[in-house]
Amino acid sequence: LDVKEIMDEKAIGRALTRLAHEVIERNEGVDEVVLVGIKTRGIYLANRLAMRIKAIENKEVAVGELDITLYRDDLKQKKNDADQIDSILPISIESKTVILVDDVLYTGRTIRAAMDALMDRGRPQRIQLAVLIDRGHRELPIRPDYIGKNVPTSREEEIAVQLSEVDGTDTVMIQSK
Ligand code: 3GP
Ligand code: 5GP
Ligand code: MG
Repeated sequence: LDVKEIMDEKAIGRALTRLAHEVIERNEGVDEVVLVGIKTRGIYLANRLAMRIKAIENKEVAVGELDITLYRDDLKQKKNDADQIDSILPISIESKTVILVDDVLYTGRTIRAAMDALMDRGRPQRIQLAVLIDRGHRELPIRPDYIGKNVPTSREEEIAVQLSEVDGTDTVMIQSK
């Protein structure tokens, strides 16, 4: 098994700081912005972005959560109802700019499911997508608005994202399966 580190703690921190600036710049502030993290690591990334935005703009940005696991259309025990995606949305997303945050973007199916679930819960003004890693291989017409790092991969490779909140350390590695 071949494992190579592609981002260390410093690189992840710098990427998130840049993404925070990009979010603020693109949206001319954050007054209408809500961050929604996807399942485990996307939630921690969304929280980190909110902390950085607070440090830069002195504004609190609401952070919500979506758990898409049971929605994925490649799961055996799938649920195909966006109602059944677990969500914690702290405030209404009506007319907001909702920024979905995930660790790795691959086929785009998770993000499609996330958008479905959001639309069931209100009518955002717009939805944007922020990911730490874009590993390519899209199977749907979905592209991220904010990218920590583009990592061309083969389908046989896997990106391992470790964040201190869950894994005790900050690192991104690429490994051959
Ligand atoms: P995450 O919840 O932090 O995103 O899907 C559960 C975990 O398995 C994910 O953690 C993700 O990091 C990891 N994972 C690694 N490769 C894959 C993959 O190809 N598909 C999915 N769904 N998850 C993967
Ligand atoms: P997609 O739905 O775009 O195929 O996959 C995105 C979701 O699957 C992300 O939430 C991510 O957690 C997971 N995923 C897909 N490929 C990888 C990968 O190589 N590494 C990690 N860590 N997660 C992956
Ligand atoms: Mg993820």
